[in-house]
Amino acid sequence: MPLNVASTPQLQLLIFDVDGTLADTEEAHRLAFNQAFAEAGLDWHWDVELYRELLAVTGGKERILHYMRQYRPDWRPGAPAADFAAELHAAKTAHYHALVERGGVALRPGILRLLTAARAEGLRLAIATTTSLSNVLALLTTTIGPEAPAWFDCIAAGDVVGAKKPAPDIYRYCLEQLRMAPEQCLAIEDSANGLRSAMAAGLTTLVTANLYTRDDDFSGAAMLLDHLGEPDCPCSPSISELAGRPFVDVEFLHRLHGRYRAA
Ligand code: XBP
Ligand code: MG
Repeated sequence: MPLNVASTPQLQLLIFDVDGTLADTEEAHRLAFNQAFAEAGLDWHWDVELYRELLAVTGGKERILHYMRQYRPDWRPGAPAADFAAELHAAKTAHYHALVERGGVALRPGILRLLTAARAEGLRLAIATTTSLSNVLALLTTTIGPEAPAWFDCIAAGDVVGAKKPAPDIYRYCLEQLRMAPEQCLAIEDSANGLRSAMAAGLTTLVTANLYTRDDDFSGAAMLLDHLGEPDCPCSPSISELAGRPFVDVEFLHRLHGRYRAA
């Protein structure tokens, strides 16, 4: 495939989503929500099918409030709804930390390889996520090690912006913090909400979908894959034609970025 990269700004920064992208965290989130509900004496239970629907609303507090309005319209909390949701969400976060710290969540294929290679090859790293900073730190330190958070020049997380994905705010915040233009960056996302957020901030976006998001609408993505791949675990569909290898590496990201920006 001919590439016209001559007039394209050089790719300098990779911005990673967390939930569903760095790791398949949503099952741990779902279990943690259910543990918090049971602990609070609620007869609420989010099964996989319901949780897939609820993921349309990003952010745990926002998801609880949405569930209360849409699925329990006659139920009244003993406190203002936002306060009740915040308290329930704090309990959920504690359960989520415990699950992650017990080793209940692993990085997705290719993530550690790509993070390591990107650092070695001079690309900067950042995170733009809906979940909280404490959840990100728990995940990075448990799956990689205590040094991992410092690999990222910016960890933009949770309530640092008012409007969560699909609004572009979290990506814009990250770009502002690092004084980077969107043309210099590439986002890696797993969901339609994440893709819309990144694209609205002007970013070239590679999507690695997962079981919860594979039926999402990924129109506009620079490329859609099932994961980043490993030498012994090829990603699908095949990228060998563009990459020369069956997995995403830094050279491939430079090519993808150049092709997308030149189009
Ligand atoms: C992921 C989310 C998160 C998690 C829960 O969105 O929506 O809300 O499900 O996280 P994205 P919290 O990957 O697009 O950032 O409960 O900590 O909010
Ligand atoms: Mg995600």
